[in-house]
Amino acid sequence: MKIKQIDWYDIRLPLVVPFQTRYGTLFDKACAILVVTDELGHTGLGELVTLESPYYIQETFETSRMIAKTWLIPMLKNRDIGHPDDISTFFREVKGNPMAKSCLETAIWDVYGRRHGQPLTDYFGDTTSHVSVGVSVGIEPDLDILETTVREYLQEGYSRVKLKIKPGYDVAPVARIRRVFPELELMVDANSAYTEVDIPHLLSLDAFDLAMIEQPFGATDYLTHRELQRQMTTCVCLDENIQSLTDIELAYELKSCQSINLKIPRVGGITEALAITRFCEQREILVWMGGMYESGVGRALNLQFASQKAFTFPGDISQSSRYFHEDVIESPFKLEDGKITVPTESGIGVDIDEEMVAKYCVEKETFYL
Ligand code: OSB
Ligand code: MG
Repeated sequence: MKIKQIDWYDIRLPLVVPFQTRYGTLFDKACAILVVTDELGHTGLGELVTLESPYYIQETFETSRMIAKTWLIPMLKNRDIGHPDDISTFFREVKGNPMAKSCLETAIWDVYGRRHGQPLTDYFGDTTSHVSVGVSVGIEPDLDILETTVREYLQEGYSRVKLKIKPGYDVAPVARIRRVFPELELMVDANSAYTEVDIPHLLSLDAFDLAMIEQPFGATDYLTHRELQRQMTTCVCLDENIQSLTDIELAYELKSCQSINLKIPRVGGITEALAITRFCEQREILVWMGGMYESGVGRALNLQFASQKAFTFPGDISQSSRYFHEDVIESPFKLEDGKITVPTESGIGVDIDEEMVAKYCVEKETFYL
Protein backbone atom coordinates (compact mmCIF):
# COMPACT_ATOMS: atom_id res chain seq x y z
CA MET A 1 0.00 0.00 0.00
CA LYS A 2 1.13 3.57 -0.73
CA ILE A 3 -0.27 6.84 0.60
CA LYS A 4 -0.89 9.27 -2.27
CA GLN A 5 -2.77 12.15 -0.71
CA ILE A 6 -3.48 13.62 2.73
CA ASP A 7 -6.22 16.18 3.29
CA TRP A 8 -5.70 18.03 6.56
CA TYR A 9 -8.68 19.88 8.08
CA ASP A 10 -8.19 22.08 11.14
CA ILE A 11 -11.44 22.03 13.08
CA ARG A 12 -12.80 23.95 16.04
CA LEU A 13 -15.77 22.39 17.85
CA PRO A 14 -17.63 24.43 20.49
CA LEU A 15 -18.11 22.50 23.77
CA VAL A 16 -21.52 21.97 25.38
CA VAL A 17 -20.08 22.78 28.82
CA PRO A 18 -16.67 24.37 29.44
CA PHE A 19 -14.17 21.93 31.05
CA GLN A 20 -12.26 23.17 34.04
CA THR A 21 -9.08 21.39 35.06
CA ARG A 22 -6.19 22.79 37.04
CA TYR A 23 -4.78 23.88 33.66
CA GLY A 24 -7.58 26.31 33.03
CA THR A 25 -10.91 26.25 31.26
CA LEU A 26 -11.58 24.92 27.79
CA PHE A 27 -14.49 26.47 25.84
CA ASP A 28 -13.99 24.81 22.50
CA LYS A 29 -11.87 21.95 21.24
CA ALA A 30 -9.35 22.35 18.46
CA CYS A 31 -8.62 19.18 16.51
CA ALA A 32 -7.53 18.22 13.03
CA ILE A 33 -9.21 15.58 10.91
CA LEU A 34 -6.94 13.83 8.41
CA VAL A 35 -8.17 12.00 5.36
CA VAL A 36 -5.46 9.82 3.82
CA THR A 37 -5.92 8.27 0.36
CA ASP A 38 -4.05 5.20 -0.87
CA GLU A 39 -2.99 4.37 -4.45
CA LEU A 40 -6.29 2.51 -5.07
CA GLY A 41 -8.44 5.43 -3.89
CA HIS A 42 -9.40 4.00 -0.48
CA THR A 43 -9.54 6.59 2.28
CA GLY A 44 -8.74 6.50 6.01
CA LEU A 45 -9.46 8.92 8.85
CA GLY A 46 -7.24 10.14 11.66
CA GLU A 47 -7.59 12.78 14.36
CA LEU A 48 -5.02 15.08 15.92
CA VAL A 49 -6.21 15.44 19.52
CA THR A 50 -3.47 17.54 21.16
CA LEU A 51 -4.64 20.34 23.46
CA GLU A 52 -3.63 23.91 22.67
CA SER A 53 -1.53 24.35 25.83
CA PRO A 54 1.60 22.36 26.81
CA TYR A 55 0.24 21.74 30.32
CA TYR A 56 -0.90 18.13 29.89
CA ILE A 57 2.12 16.77 27.98
CA GLN A 58 4.88 18.59 26.10
CA GLU A 59 3.06 18.73 22.77
CA THR A 60 0.69 21.54 21.84
CA PHE A 61 -1.75 21.57 18.96
CA GLU A 62 0.62 23.84 17.03
CA THR A 63 3.77 21.76 17.67
CA SER A 64 2.03 18.47 16.76
CA ARG A 65 0.70 20.05 13.61
CA MET A 66 4.11 21.40 12.63
CA ILE A 67 5.90 18.08 13.33
CA ALA A 68 3.28 16.13 11.39
CA LYS A 69 3.28 18.47 8.38
CA THR A 70 7.01 19.22 8.22
CA TRP A 71 8.58 15.94 9.30
CA LEU A 72 6.18 13.01 9.35
CA ILE A 73 4.11 13.46 6.18
CA PRO A 74 7.27 13.71 4.00
CA MET A 75 8.46 10.38 5.51
CA LEU A 76 5.47 8.66 3.89
CA LYS A 77 6.39 9.77 0.37
CA ASN A 78 6.93 6.78 -1.96
CA ARG A 79 7.03 4.38 0.99
CA ASP A 80 5.69 0.88 0.54
CA ILE A 81 3.54 0.00 3.50
CA GLY A 82 3.22 -3.76 3.98
CA HIS A 83 1.37 -3.46 7.27
CA PRO A 84 0.37 -0.44 9.41
CA ASP A 85 2.93 -1.60 12.03
CA ASP A 86 5.57 -0.28 9.59
CA ILE A 87 4.54 3.31 10.31
CA SER A 88 5.81 3.35 13.89
CA THR A 89 9.14 2.04 12.55
CA PHE A 90 9.38 4.82 9.91
CA PHE A 91 8.47 7.44 12.52
CA ARG A 92 11.02 6.22 15.09
CA GLU A 93 13.51 8.63 13.47
CA VAL A 94 11.51 11.53 14.95
CA LYS A 95 11.86 11.62 18.73
CA GLY A 96 8.86 12.05 20.98
CA ASN A 97 5.80 13.82 19.57
CA PRO A 98 3.47 10.81 19.99
CA MET A 99 0.26 12.73 19.24
CA ALA A 100 1.65 14.05 15.94
CA LYS A 101 2.62 10.48 14.99
CA SER A 102 -0.66 8.98 16.11
CA CYS A 103 -2.94 11.10 13.88
CA LEU A 104 -1.15 9.71 10.81
CA GLU A 105 -0.54 6.20 12.10
CA THR A 106 -4.19 5.67 13.06
CA ALA A 107 -5.39 7.07 9.70
CA ILE A 108 -3.15 4.53 7.95
CA TRP A 109 -4.55 1.69 10.09
CA ASP A 110 -8.01 2.90 9.08
CA VAL A 111 -7.29 2.93 5.33
CA TYR A 112 -5.66 -0.50 5.68
CA GLY A 113 -8.76 -1.90 7.40
CA ARG A 114 -11.11 -0.37 4.81
CA ARG A 115 -8.98 -1.65 1.95
CA HIS A 116 -9.26 -5.18 3.36
CA GLY A 117 -12.93 -4.78 4.31
CA GLN A 118 -12.16 -5.40 7.98
CA PRO A 119 -13.11 -3.38 11.06
CA LEU A 120 -10.03 -2.60 13.15
CA THR A 121 -11.46 -4.76 15.94
CA ASP A 122 -10.51 -7.74 13.74
CA TYR A 123 -6.87 -6.89 14.44
CA PHE A 124 -7.37 -6.54 18.19
CA GLY A 125 -8.25 -10.15 19.13
CA ASP A 126 -11.32 -10.98 21.22
CA THR A 127 -13.69 -8.02 21.43
CA THR A 128 -17.18 -7.24 22.70
CA SER A 129 -19.90 -5.37 20.77
CA HIS A 130 -20.98 -2.91 23.50
CA VAL A 131 -18.66 -1.06 25.88
CA SER A 132 -19.56 0.29 29.35
CA VAL A 133 -18.21 3.76 29.77
CA GLY A 134 -17.51 6.38 32.40
CA VAL A 135 -17.40 10.14 32.56
CA SER A 136 -14.60 12.54 33.52
CA VAL A 137 -16.01 15.49 35.49
CA GLY A 138 -14.11 18.79 35.54
CA ILE A 139 -13.40 20.86 38.65
CA GLU A 140 -16.60 22.41 40.03
CA PRO A 141 -15.93 24.41 43.20
CA ASP A 142 -19.65 24.60 44.06
CA LEU A 143 -20.26 21.15 45.54
CA ASP A 144 -24.05 21.43 45.17
CA ILE A 145 -23.57 21.88 41.43
CA LEU A 146 -21.01 19.06 41.38
CA GLU A 147 -23.48 16.72 43.08
CA THR A 148 -26.22 17.62 40.59
CA THR A 149 -23.86 17.13 37.66
CA VAL A 150 -22.81 13.68 38.90
CA ARG A 151 -26.45 12.71 39.55
CA GLU A 152 -27.39 13.68 35.99
CA TYR A 153 -24.57 11.62 34.52
CA LEU A 154 -25.59 8.60 36.60
CA GLN A 155 -29.17 8.98 35.40
CA GLU A 156 -27.87 8.94 31.84
CA GLY A 157 -26.26 5.57 32.58
CA TYR A 158 -22.53 6.16 33.05
CA SER A 159 -21.05 3.37 35.14
CA ARG A 160 -18.04 5.17 36.59
CA VAL A 161 -17.23 8.75 37.58
CA LYS A 162 -13.82 10.40 37.58
CA LEU A 163 -13.43 13.64 39.52
CA LYS A 164 -10.60 15.99 38.64
CA ILE A 165 -8.81 17.13 41.80
CA LYS A 166 -6.08 19.61 42.73
CA PRO A 167 -4.56 20.90 46.00
CA GLY A 168 -7.34 22.64 47.91
CA TYR A 169 -10.03 20.75 45.99
CA ASP A 170 -9.73 17.06 46.80
CA VAL A 171 -11.02 15.58 50.07
CA ALA A 172 -14.10 17.83 50.19
CA PRO A 173 -15.54 16.99 46.73
CA VAL A 174 -14.62 13.30 47.13
CA ALA A 175 -16.22 13.09 50.60
CA ARG A 176 -19.37 14.76 49.32
CA ILE A 177 -19.83 12.55 46.26
CA ARG A 178 -18.99 9.40 48.22
CA ARG A 179 -21.51 10.30 50.94
CA VAL A 180 -24.30 10.88 48.44
CA PHE A 181 -23.43 7.91 46.17
CA PRO A 182 -22.04 5.21 48.46
CA GLU A 183 -22.06 2.48 45.76
CA LEU A 184 -20.64 4.54 42.90
CA GLU A 185 -17.49 3.39 41.09
CA LEU A 186 -15.55 6.58 41.81
CA MET A 187 -11.99 7.68 41.07
CA VAL A 188 -9.91 10.86 40.98
CA ASP A 189 -7.43 12.37 38.51
CA ALA A 190 -4.89 14.96 39.71
CA ASN A 191 -3.08 15.66 36.40
CA SER A 192 0.32 16.00 38.12
CA ALA A 193 -0.85 18.66 40.59
CA TYR A 194 0.86 17.27 43.71
CA THR A 195 4.41 16.72 44.96
CA GLU A 196 6.12 14.38 47.41
CA VAL A 197 5.24 16.58 50.42
CA ASP A 198 1.56 15.89 49.71
CA ILE A 199 1.83 12.12 50.29
CA PRO A 200 0.42 12.20 53.86
CA HIS A 201 -2.52 14.29 52.66
CA LEU A 202 -3.20 12.02 49.65
CA LEU A 203 -3.25 9.00 51.97
CA SER A 204 -6.41 10.42 53.52
CA LEU A 205 -8.17 9.58 50.22
CA ASP A 206 -7.83 5.90 51.17
CA ALA A 207 -10.92 6.39 53.34
CA PHE A 208 -13.26 6.81 50.33
CA ASP A 209 -13.06 3.43 48.59
CA LEU A 210 -11.83 4.96 45.31
CA ALA A 211 -11.22 2.70 42.32
CA MET A 212 -7.95 4.56 41.75
CA ILE A 213 -6.02 7.83 41.94
CA GLU A 214 -4.71 8.93 38.55
CA GLN A 215 -1.37 10.74 38.04
CA PRO A 216 -0.93 12.71 41.26
CA PHE A 217 2.72 13.61 40.52
CA GLY A 218 4.88 14.86 37.67
CA ALA A 219 4.90 13.26 34.23
CA THR A 220 8.34 11.63 34.65
CA ASP A 221 8.14 11.05 38.38
CA TYR A 222 8.19 7.25 38.74
CA LEU A 223 9.73 7.32 42.20
CA THR A 224 7.18 9.48 44.02
CA HIS A 225 4.37 7.42 42.49
CA ARG A 226 6.17 4.34 43.73
CA GLU A 227 6.40 5.78 47.22
CA LEU A 228 2.71 6.67 47.25
CA GLN A 229 1.70 3.21 45.96
CA ARG A 230 3.88 1.61 48.66
CA GLN A 231 1.93 3.48 51.36
CA MET A 232 -1.51 3.72 49.78
CA THR A 233 -4.18 1.01 49.58
CA THR A 234 -5.93 2.76 46.66
CA CYS A 235 -4.63 1.76 43.24
CA VAL A 236 -2.27 4.32 41.68
CA CYS A 237 -2.91 4.84 37.95
CA LEU A 238 -0.47 6.54 35.56
CA ASP A 239 -1.54 8.71 32.62
CA GLU A 240 0.99 11.43 31.64
CA ASN A 241 3.93 9.15 32.61
CA ILE A 242 3.18 6.49 29.99
CA GLN A 243 4.17 7.64 26.51
CA SER A 244 5.65 4.31 25.31
CA LEU A 245 6.05 0.61 26.10
CA THR A 246 9.39 1.42 27.74
CA ASP A 247 7.63 3.73 30.18
CA ILE A 248 5.23 1.05 31.40
CA GLU A 249 8.08 -1.47 31.61
CA LEU A 250 9.88 0.94 33.90
CA ALA A 251 6.76 1.70 35.95
CA TYR A 252 6.15 -2.04 36.35
CA GLU A 253 9.70 -2.79 37.47
CA LEU A 254 9.59 0.09 39.95
CA LYS A 255 6.05 -0.79 41.14
CA SER A 256 5.00 2.82 40.48
CA CYS A 257 1.40 1.90 39.60
CA GLN A 258 -1.17 -0.89 39.43
CA SER A 259 -3.11 0.60 36.52
CA ILE A 260 -2.68 2.78 33.45
CA ASN A 261 -4.96 5.10 31.58
CA LEU A 262 -4.13 4.26 27.95
CA LYS A 263 -4.62 6.87 25.26
CA ILE A 264 -3.66 5.78 21.76
CA PRO A 265 -2.44 9.31 20.78
CA ARG A 266 -0.30 9.67 23.92
CA VAL A 267 1.69 6.56 22.96
CA GLY A 268 2.11 7.35 19.25
CA GLY A 269 -0.56 5.13 17.76
CA ILE A 270 -2.20 1.70 17.59
CA THR A 271 0.94 -0.44 17.25
CA GLU A 272 2.43 0.89 20.49
CA ALA A 273 -0.95 0.86 22.25
CA LEU A 274 -1.37 -2.85 21.39
CA ALA A 275 2.11 -3.67 22.70
CA ILE A 276 1.32 -1.83 25.94
CA THR A 277 -2.03 -3.61 26.26
CA ARG A 278 -0.41 -7.04 25.88
CA PHE A 279 2.29 -6.11 28.41
CA CYS A 280 -0.34 -5.05 30.94
CA GLU A 281 -2.50 -8.14 30.37
CA GLN A 282 0.42 -10.44 31.03
CA ARG A 283 1.32 -8.69 34.28
CA GLU A 284 -2.10 -7.98 35.71
CA ILE A 285 -1.76 -4.23 35.37
CA LEU A 286 -5.27 -2.85 34.90
CA VAL A 287 -5.34 -1.07 31.53
CA TRP A 288 -8.30 1.11 30.59
CA MET A 289 -9.13 3.65 27.88
CA GLY A 290 -8.59 7.37 28.46
CA GLY A 291 -9.87 10.26 26.39
CA MET A 292 -8.80 13.64 24.98
CA TYR A 293 -12.26 15.15 24.28
CA GLU A 294 -12.08 13.51 20.85
CA SER A 295 -14.46 14.17 18.00
CA GLY A 296 -16.31 11.18 16.58
CA VAL A 297 -13.26 10.09 14.58
CA GLY A 298 -10.97 9.58 17.57
CA ARG A 299 -13.88 8.34 19.68
CA ALA A 300 -14.72 5.55 17.17
CA LEU A 301 -11.16 4.27 17.43
CA ASN A 302 -11.16 4.50 21.25
CA LEU A 303 -14.37 2.48 21.37
CA GLN A 304 -13.01 -0.21 19.11
CA PHE A 305 -9.79 -0.42 21.08
CA ALA A 306 -11.66 -0.51 24.40
CA SER A 307 -13.79 -3.42 23.15
CA GLN A 308 -10.83 -5.74 23.87
CA LYS A 309 -11.36 -8.10 26.77
CA ALA A 310 -8.53 -6.56 28.82
CA PHE A 311 -10.60 -3.35 29.10
CA THR A 312 -12.88 -4.34 31.97
CA PHE A 313 -12.81 -0.92 33.65
CA PRO A 314 -15.10 1.72 32.02
CA GLY A 315 -13.16 4.20 29.90
CA ASP A 316 -13.34 8.01 29.57
CA ILE A 317 -15.50 7.56 26.47
CA SER A 318 -18.68 9.55 26.94
CA GLN A 319 -21.41 10.03 24.35
CA SER A 320 -20.77 12.75 21.75
CA SER A 321 -23.48 15.06 23.16
CA ARG A 322 -21.63 15.27 26.50
CA TYR A 323 -18.94 17.24 24.66
CA PHE A 324 -20.31 18.75 21.45
CA HIS A 325 -23.55 20.16 20.04
CA GLU A 326 -22.59 18.76 16.65
CA ASP A 327 -19.95 16.23 15.69
CA VAL A 328 -17.98 15.69 12.47
CA ILE A 329 -19.19 12.11 11.91
CA GLU A 330 -22.43 10.85 10.39
CA SER A 331 -23.88 9.04 13.43
CA PRO A 332 -22.57 10.55 16.68
CA PHE A 333 -22.20 8.07 19.57
CA LYS A 334 -25.07 7.57 22.01
CA LEU A 335 -25.20 5.95 25.41
CA GLU A 336 -27.79 3.15 25.54
CA ASP A 337 -28.33 1.17 28.76
CA GLY A 338 -25.01 2.48 30.05
CA LYS A 339 -23.12 1.28 26.99
CA ILE A 340 -21.93 2.54 23.63
CA THR A 341 -22.11 0.27 20.59
CA VAL A 342 -18.80 -0.41 18.89
CA PRO A 343 -18.82 0.46 15.16
CA THR A 344 -18.65 -2.65 12.97
CA GLU A 345 -18.09 -1.24 9.48
CA SER A 346 -14.58 -1.60 8.05
CA GLY A 347 -11.69 0.46 9.44
CA ILE A 348 -12.71 2.64 12.39
CA GLY A 349 -16.30 2.09 11.24
CA VAL A 350 -17.47 5.70 10.91
CA ASP A 351 -17.62 8.24 8.08
CA ILE A 352 -17.28 11.98 8.28
CA ASP A 353 -20.25 14.25 7.77
CA GLU A 354 -18.92 16.52 5.00
CA GLU A 355 -21.34 19.27 5.89
CA MET A 356 -20.17 19.37 9.53
CA VAL A 357 -16.52 19.29 8.52
CA ALA A 358 -17.12 22.24 6.21
CA LYS A 359 -19.05 24.08 8.93
CA TYR A 360 -16.35 23.78 11.61
CA CYS A 361 -13.23 23.76 9.40
CA VAL A 362 -11.00 26.80 9.96
CA GLU A 363 -8.19 25.82 7.57
CA LYS A 364 -7.50 23.12 5.00
CA GLU A 365 -4.31 21.88 3.38
CA THR A 366 -3.76 19.04 0.89
CA PHE A 367 -0.52 17.09 0.54
CA TYR A 368 0.25 15.06 -2.60
CA LEU A 369 2.82 12.33 -1.94
O1 OSB B 1 -6.08 13.61 32.28
O2 OSB B 1 -7.31 12.11 31.42
C1 OSB B 1 -6.90 13.28 31.44
C2 OSB B 1 -8.79 15.28 28.80
C3 OSB B 1 -7.74 15.99 28.22
C4 OSB B 1 -6.48 15.83 28.72
C5 OSB B 1 -6.24 14.99 29.81
C6 OSB B 1 -7.29 14.26 30.37
C7 OSB B 1 -8.59 14.45 29.88
C8 OSB B 1 -9.77 13.83 30.46
C9 OSB B 1 -11.03 13.83 29.63
O3 OSB B 1 -9.83 13.41 31.59
C10 OSB B 1 -11.46 12.52 29.15
C11 OSB B 1 -12.54 12.61 28.11
O4 OSB B 1 -13.70 12.61 28.48
O5 OSB B 1 -12.23 12.68 26.90
MG1 MG C 1 -5.55 11.84 33.34
